[in-house]
Parts: sequence; C-alpha cells; structure tokens
Amino acid sequence: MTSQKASARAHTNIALIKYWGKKDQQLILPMNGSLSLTLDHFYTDTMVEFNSAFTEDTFYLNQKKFDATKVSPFLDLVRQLNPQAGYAHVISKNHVPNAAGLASSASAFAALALAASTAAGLKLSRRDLSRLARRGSGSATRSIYGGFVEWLPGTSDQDSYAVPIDEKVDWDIEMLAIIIDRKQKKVSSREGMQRVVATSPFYPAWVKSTNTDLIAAVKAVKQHNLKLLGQLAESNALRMHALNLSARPPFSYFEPQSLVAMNIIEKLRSQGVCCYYTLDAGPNVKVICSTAESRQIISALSAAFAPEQIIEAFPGPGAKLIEC
Ligand code: 2P0
Repeated sequence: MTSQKASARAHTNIALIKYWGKKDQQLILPMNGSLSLTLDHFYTDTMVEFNSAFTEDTFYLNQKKFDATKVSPFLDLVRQLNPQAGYAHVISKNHVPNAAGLASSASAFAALALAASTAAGLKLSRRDLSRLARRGSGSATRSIYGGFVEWLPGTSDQDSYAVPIDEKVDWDIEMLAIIIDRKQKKVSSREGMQRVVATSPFYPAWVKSTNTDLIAAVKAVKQHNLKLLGQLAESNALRMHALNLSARPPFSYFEPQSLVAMNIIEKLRSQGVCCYYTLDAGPNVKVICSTAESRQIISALSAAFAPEQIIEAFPGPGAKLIEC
C-alpha cells in the first residue's frame, strides 16, 4: 500500500474587476480578464491523501461528509497528470466567521489544487497550479497568489492563468465585508453568468468596457491610487449587476440591506471619505478603503449593522503548504 498526503491553505479573493461569463464552460475560460485582492481573513485548509488501499474518493467539509462528486472530477485532473495516484480522501475546513456567506469556491479549489497535486507527487509551478485551480472554479485561478492578482483570460487551457500584480501589498488598503445574508444564493454564479452571456443584450458592451476598466485598474494598483481603483471597482460591479437585471429571466443579488450599505458608503464619500463598494454573486457588500479611514467608516455603518456583521480584512498571502 502506498500513501501520500499533503495539506494546503488558500485564501479567498474579492474581484475588483469582475469575471462574469465564460467562453468555454468545460475549460472555464473567461470572456474577459479580471483583477482581485486576496484577503487574509477568509481561507480554506485542505488535506488530501492518495492511498492505493482506498476504494473510492471521500470528501469531508467542516467535519461533515459530502458527496465526493463535488471533488472527484477535479481529482481526476490530478490523476491525469499522475496516473499512479489512486483514490483520495479530502478533508477541508473553511475558516470563515460563522457561515458568513463568504465561503468561496476560490479558496476551496486553490487549496485543493495545491494539496492534491503535492500529494500526487507533482511539483507544479504557480502558473500551472493556477491553471489547475481554474478547472475547479474560475475565481480559484486568482487565489494561488496573494495581494493584487490579474487573471489573463487566454484562449486555451495553456494560456488562461493568473499573474501577481502586487503580491506584498505595502500601501494602505483594506476591505470591510458587510455580512447581510447567510442563506444559499438564489441563482448560483455558474448559472447566473451563463444566463447573462446567453440573454443580456448588453453583454458585448460589458466585455468591451471591462477590458478597458482592467487596464486602468492595473495601472491604479501600480500607482497605489486607492481613489481611482475604488471608482473603477464600484462602477465595474454595478455594471455586472446591471447585466443580471437585463437577463431573461432577470435576477438580482441585491437585498434591501445591500442598498442601505451602499447608501452609507455614498454618503460618506460625499463627505470626503475615500470609500467604494463592490458586490459579488450575493447581497454582501465589501468596502474598499484605507486603514486610516476605516474606523470612521465602521462607525457610520454601525448605525445600520451589528458589530458582528462588519468584518475587517487585509491583503492576504497566496496558497501555501501547511503541516498535515
Ligand atoms: C469574480 N465571481 O470575478 C466573480 C464576480 C462572482 C462575481 O467568480 O463557474 O465560483 O466556478 O467559474 O468562480 C464567482 O464565480 O464560478 C465569481 P465558476 P465562480 O470573482
């Protein structure tokens, strides 16, 4: 019997310029490039053991057994790279505050890519890890790296991967996550983005304008220009959500409390505070701001949200191996 184990930790990331649509469903090739910030606060730890004595894949998440079909197709990709690898046991733990509604497939598949490939005896480069993570979930492509990360869309499995833009962030930027809803999404990201590609008449304009936003946002990161980056991120997020409203049938991830948070941020801005919001495939609002002004922003948000609904997060590291 041969057994090989590895454990990895990967952090989640929040897109500032969004991925919202695929040109290849199977390979998970995005319609446009995207830019994200990896966060320290939310991460997944995953242990993978390949063992020739195992007779099936098994998968535990937060100490609960799940159907292995959630991980087996991904493990098959690793077994294609090393056909000697047999079945695997996968044990994952999501470190997100109390089902915060931020649990993300990004940290999950980035951690699984590193743990599974290492346990299978492969020593993949970070570029190849990013390509592998992409096959699990698009946003996982970016969680291989820390800090600011760009996903180059590419045209094939070979050239669609992430690159670090500013991995050790040494300027004053952070994110406040406002937890509004802990429930399961009404429309999954996968289904939502597919629907907008197929039915929104605005989709071609989204791709065109996002490509322009991305070039400007990468420049803003390199110049440490929080205001410009925030403006671009907020407007890009609103355009993504406008696509959802323009789909057939239409859908929206906004809840009344999302609008309350957005209004507070807009009001603070009109008072001269540098803060911008973004929303993903759910109602939670994330605020891009500086640590110098975060107390003032938290204080304004506290009028509408309980302390446990406001989580402060900072730029975080890329995926790494940890003790088994
Ligand atoms: C992003 N999101 O860029 C965008 C913005 C949500 C909104 O990537 O189908 O779980 O597994 O590739 O990556 C969430 O979608 O979707 C996402 P799949 P994924 O972060």
